[in-house]
Parts: sequence; structure tokens; C-alpha cells
Amino acid sequence: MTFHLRPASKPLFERHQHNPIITAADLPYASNAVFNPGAALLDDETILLLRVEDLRGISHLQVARSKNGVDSWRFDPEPLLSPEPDRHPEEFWGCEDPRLTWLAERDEWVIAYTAYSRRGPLVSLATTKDFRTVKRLGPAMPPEDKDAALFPRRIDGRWAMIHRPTPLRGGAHVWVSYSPDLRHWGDHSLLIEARDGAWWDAGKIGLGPPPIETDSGWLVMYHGVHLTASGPIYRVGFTMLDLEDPTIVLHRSDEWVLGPAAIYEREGDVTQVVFPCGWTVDPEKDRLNLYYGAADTSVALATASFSDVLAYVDGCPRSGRRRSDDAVV
Ligand code: M1P
Repeated sequence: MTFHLRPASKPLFERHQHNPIITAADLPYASNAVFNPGAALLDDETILLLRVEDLRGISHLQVARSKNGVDSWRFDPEPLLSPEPDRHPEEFWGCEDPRLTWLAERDEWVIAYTAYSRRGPLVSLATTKDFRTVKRLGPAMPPEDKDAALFPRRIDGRWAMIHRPTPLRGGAHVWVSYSPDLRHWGDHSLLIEARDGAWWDAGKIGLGPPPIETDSGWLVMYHGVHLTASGPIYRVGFTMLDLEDPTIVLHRSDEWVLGPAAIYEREGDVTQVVFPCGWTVDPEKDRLNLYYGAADTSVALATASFSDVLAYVDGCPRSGRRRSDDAVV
């Protein structure tokens, strides 16, 4: 492996000057932390589906709406998804880390979230048309599995979902699975493997926001966890997947593109964390808006030129391998 030193260049992402854009103090009720939001554009507004951790430590999902996606957030009077352990036992310890995907064929959004069951975190799905009412589809993957999002359209006739199971051995990697109906999931295959040793994404990785369809492929951001003597550091990088066969990884960034540097990312309930679950694209301004949890405490925003991101990923090392072709599974 040869690594070529390259000159320091302007970072892809620029942190918003008003960061953190939402803190627990902004909410109309008492809470410990607000972080890891899913993001959507609806009726000329940005919607964030916030993970709010209450003063027991249990999380629910709360809608915030803003005209400019930066400030003047309005919070809905009730959470969209509050844990209902009596009817949905998988939510015993809360609902966390939502990712939002618009399914044009079904004319609705699907919310992939982590339901924290007594047997560990698992992937649950729910649907909504307006972020005012929600219909639960229930668990899609058994524990331990999280960091999931759907692709926005069927691929070769089936829905596809990226997710992150945690096996007993060998690290935690990103997988893709398929379904004819959003309820029955199968054809599981390993998609992106955590690296090893000193790498920033060694040992454990997980999906960030939902994949975005581009002319070059499916743009995917993922977080990588680097274990240090002071604890883990959560950073993010990119991959590009083949449009018609997303088990083929076309490119993968060697370097992370955003990591904890600002004080609100380095200090909080969990130090050294940037954790994006949502992004929006403004094609007219060529802007990618990345919403992320900072130190499991607040919500921050970083922006990038969308065309710069695509050019960057296109210049990343080519892989072209179908991960399930090798002997890892
Ligand atoms: O504390 C950092 C993150 O840790 C977990 O993420 P993962 O299992 O992917 O490492 C989650 O609890 C996440 O909510 C949290 O931000």
C-alpha cells in the first residue's frame, strides 16, 4: 500500500457559524440532550427528526421545522415517536438515531430508527406522509443491529436497506439487505468492511445519512470509530456504490472528511463525536447540508459544495469489488 502525501487543502465541509444550531435548552420541555437528527425537505421547509434524550436517559424522536434549515426552529407539541414499550416491546429503552428516506413509489417517508430493546438495539421502520402522524412497521432486523437507512427506490424490483449488525467477533461492518415489501428482509450481504489497526475507521463503522442517487452512483457517508486510550473518536468518510448493484463499492475515501475539532464536538456527554444521520441537497445553490449530532449533546450543521463532494469521491481509490465475493462472510 502506497500513500501519497498531498498538500493541505480547503476542507470539504464548513461548519456553520451558528453551531450548535439546536441544543436541549431550545426545546420547550426539559431534556438532557438533542442530537443525531434525520433530515427531510417538505413544503419548502427543512424538517429535522431529532433524537431527544430525556432526563431518565430514554430517547424519543421529536420534529423541528425551519424555513432556512439553520435557525427559528419550531418544535411540534408532541414527539412524533415516543417509546411505547407496552405495545412495542422493542422500544423498551427508547427510539434513537432516525434516518429519513422519501419513497416516491409509496408517496411517503420511511423512518429507519434504532429501537433499544432489552435484548439490545435493533432496526425498526415506520412511515409518515407529513411528520405529524406515523405508522410503525415494526422491527426489520433483530438485535444487535442499527445505523440503517433505505434507498429511495427499488433496485431490481426490491427495496434495499443499509444497516450495521454487530456480530460476536470480527468487528462491526456495514451490510445491505433486500425486501419485496419493507417487512420481509433477506439476501443479506457484507457491503463495507471496517478497516483494521491504526485506521480512522478500524473495527467499527456504521451508515451516516441515507444514500443519495447521483449520476456516478449511490453516494454514501459512513462513520468510523477509532479507539484510543482516551476513548473512541467518531469521524466520517465517503463511499460510492454502483447504481444498479449497490453491493459493488466503486470508491472509498481513505481519509475522513469531517471529525471532531470544534469544542461542541469534542466536549459533551460523549466526547469526540460527529454523528450525521441526515442531509439535504439544494441543487440551485450546489449545496449539501449535513446535520449531525455533536458529542451526543447538540445538533450541528456543516455545508459543502455538492459538486466538490462528487469530484472528491470520484478521485478516491477505486474498489469495484463486491464485498460478498470474498471470504469474510
Ligand atoms: O456515542 C456515539 C454514538 O454511539 C453509537 O453509535 P454506533 O453504535 O454506531 O457506534 C450510538 O449510540 C449513537 O447514537 C451515538 O451517537
